[in-house]
Amino acid sequence: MKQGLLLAAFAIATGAAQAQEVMVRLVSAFPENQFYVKRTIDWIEKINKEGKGTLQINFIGGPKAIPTFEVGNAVKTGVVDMGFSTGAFYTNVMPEADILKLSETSAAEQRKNGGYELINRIWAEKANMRYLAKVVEFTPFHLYLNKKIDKPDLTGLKIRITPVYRDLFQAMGASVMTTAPGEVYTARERGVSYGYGWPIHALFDLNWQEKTKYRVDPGFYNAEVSLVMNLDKYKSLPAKARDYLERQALAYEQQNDFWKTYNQSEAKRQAEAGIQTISFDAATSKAYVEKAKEVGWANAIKPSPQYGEQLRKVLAK
Ligand code: 173
Repeated sequence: MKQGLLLAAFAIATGAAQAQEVMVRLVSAFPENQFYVKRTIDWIEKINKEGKGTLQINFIGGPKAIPTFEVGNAVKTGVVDMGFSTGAFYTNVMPEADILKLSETSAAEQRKNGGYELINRIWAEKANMRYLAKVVEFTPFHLYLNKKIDKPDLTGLKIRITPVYRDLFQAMGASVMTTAPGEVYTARERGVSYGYGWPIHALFDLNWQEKTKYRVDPGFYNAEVSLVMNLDKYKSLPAKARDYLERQALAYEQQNDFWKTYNQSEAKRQAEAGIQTISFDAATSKAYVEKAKEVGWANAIKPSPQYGEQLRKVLAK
């Protein structure tokens, strides 16, 4: 009898412990073969190993599971719990999503200067999301081309974009076409586009070096890729699971210095693959970068005057 009671008590205790373990479903807006995603899958494996009984992440997949530009809405509405994405992919949820590319302060600085709280206030209000951590930064975007240009003028050229590059490339005279990363290769194979915007890194992940002749230097902006979570799911987590997830997300963010060296090696790798650089004289280069910044902020503030200005205070230097 006594033993039976003990067993029953044990069963209840373990049942309760199991009930405390939370399962979180995550999708990636970037293709699964991209290095970003592999790095995130490594992070998930670590979470799952160390988080038994607390929190487990179930990686659902990349854009084949949920298309790139739908991931934001899926997180907002709770179709999935977590997304691995850049803000440019969910401007359909809120225009502010693309502003973080204008960050001159680092994620670490934004955790200290009120930026992280502000981002979370906006993301909660407008996208029903918790912004957990930024895991790609210190990474400029570039214009890649198949045709040589001698000044920053894209008149008559068709360029692949996302919202990151739209306003700048249009201001340079380009005609633009938005495609998810997974579709760029095919578009270029069909000769649809003369060039595209993309970060300094991760070009080889998708085999674009085969279709790329030039990179325009310097780069501009600062790529932002992050882990976001449905706010209701986030709030529903037991305190232990939430603390654990936040700690792990922060630890992932704190590895961002990695991108500085990685980006140098990626630039070298591009040169070795025969991608030539196009650069302008100092004054033209300076004007190009300044124009990117000016056009970026103007178009950030236009749809969201209040939050745009507030974000500028914590993002700009
Ligand atoms: O070019 C893109 O697809 C894009 O917007 C982006 C943003 C951040 C990192 C990588 C790509």
